Amino acid sequence: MMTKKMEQAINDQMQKEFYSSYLYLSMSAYCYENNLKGFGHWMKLQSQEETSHGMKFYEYMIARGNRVLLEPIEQPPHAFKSLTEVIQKSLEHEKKVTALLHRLYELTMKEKDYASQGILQWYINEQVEEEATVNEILQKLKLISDKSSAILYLDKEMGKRAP
Ligand code: OFO
Repeated sequence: MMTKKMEQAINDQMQKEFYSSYLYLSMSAYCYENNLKGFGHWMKLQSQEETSHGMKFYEYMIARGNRVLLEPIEQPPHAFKSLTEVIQKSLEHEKKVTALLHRLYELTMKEKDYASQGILQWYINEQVEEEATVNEILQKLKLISDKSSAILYLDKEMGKRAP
């Protein structure tokens, strides 16, 4: 069993993961509304991945004999100015999540919670990959600027993401 402090902190992070899922689903809807089916698909899968991150914490809390306390999830943004803004916001969000996970890892050191260090290392590694992927998409979008044929090509590529 983990300490109450750790329990609260993991419940908070679980909420962030489910919020991430909600955020990506909102971004997905924006893409579909704007006829960017590939990006819509990519964002939808990203949303599912974030749900699985939330569930990983859920299962972990149960395995440790701790209390799962589901917190309210606020409404994500839904009005975006452009596709580039969507991706930019996604990168900003991932950076925030990374910082939160680092803080959580610091807490495991204070609380001497070695088991939680193991699982958090997984999340931290995952963030490196996620930030790199989103950043790559953003750089491509900046490169092609608003050339619609290139955006359509990229949209097709995004549509190839497998679950
Ligand atoms: Fe965006 O990845 Fe969860 O933690």
